[in-house]
Amino acid sequence: DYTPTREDRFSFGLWTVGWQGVDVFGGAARPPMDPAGAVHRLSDLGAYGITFHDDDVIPFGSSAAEKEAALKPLREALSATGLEVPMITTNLFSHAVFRDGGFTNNDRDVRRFALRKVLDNLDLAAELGARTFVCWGGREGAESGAAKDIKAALDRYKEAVDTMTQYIVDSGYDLRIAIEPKPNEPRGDILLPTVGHALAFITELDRPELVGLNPEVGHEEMAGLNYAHGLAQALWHGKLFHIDLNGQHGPRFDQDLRFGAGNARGAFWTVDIVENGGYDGPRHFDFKPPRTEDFDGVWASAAGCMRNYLILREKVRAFRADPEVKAALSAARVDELSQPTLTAGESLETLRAEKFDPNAAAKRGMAFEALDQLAIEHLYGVR
Ligand code: XYL
Repeated sequence: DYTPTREDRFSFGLWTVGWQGVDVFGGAARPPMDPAGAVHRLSDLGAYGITFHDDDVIPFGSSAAEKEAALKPLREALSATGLEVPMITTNLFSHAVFRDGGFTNNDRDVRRFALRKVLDNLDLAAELGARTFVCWGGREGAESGAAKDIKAALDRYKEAVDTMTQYIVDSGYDLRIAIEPKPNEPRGDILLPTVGHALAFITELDRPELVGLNPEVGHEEMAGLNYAHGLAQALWHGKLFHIDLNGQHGPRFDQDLRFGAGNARGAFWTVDIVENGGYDGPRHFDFKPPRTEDFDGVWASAAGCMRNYLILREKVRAFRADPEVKAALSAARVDELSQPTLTAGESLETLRAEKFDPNAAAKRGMAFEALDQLAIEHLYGVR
């Protein structure tokens, strides 16, 4: 059966189940959700962790006393359920002060305010035992050309992340930053739009070892990219610090469907790389229960994320264990790709002297279709 347990390490953003359905064309479709109540409900459903933006729990502009009052019921719910807070993130996008971004706002006063908000939240992350601090720069970007000096904006982005990592080190916090790429929405064009852009940005930072990625299914697919490949490359760089699982149908608005809805084939390969590629972090869901749903629908949607993950995990395991798949993998010479192209110590003279018939090699089929058909049959449930 597909009942989630804490060992599965499923976590949810409070803003996911708590989304009131506000979109570009309509206001709230559901009442606000009490964060402590959400913690209890997610715990009952089988999650091990919850994550949140500061503003999801602490109303924007709270005094220190108001902040403590808002956190108290959350802390109680965490200790009553034993749920963890593996990740925290900062809302630098909802309040209109951030309409041109936080770290890269043209207005220096706003950038300084954004940094203060983030530093406070780093303290909270450390206090609650979070190990990952996500930075999604949703408003870091532009709609028009001349209004944003992109190179200067990247300087300021780097300055902000360098300031955060320096603060983490100086404070002795056991925290790493995970940048979450997204190509657009809410800005026309967002900075660090894809996994690749973010990976390149990280190499320019003062402490690249403390900064990695939080790739989201829908965000990469909005850019027309292959999410599982993005995860594989992030793993290859040692940069897959966290993941945001959800569902999307190709390049269009950010759908945030429950995981497993949307591109099902992509979800199969996502679970394959998450389970078999060396990722050991939480299986975190960042979805939005559609605004058609009442609270029963919200919890059905949340439960569906975990259930679909477990169904796909079982299918992936069956695929990997299937003797026909093993034979098809070797027919496709998949293992041969792990062999270095040059033999250790081999001279380039030997390489150059090698006899090879490209026309004969071009006639050897790669046998990829038979292999992929086995994968599709496992996914479709006929094997
Ligand atoms: C919205 C983003 C955010 C981040 C956290 O598209 O997914 O919810 O995950 O700020």
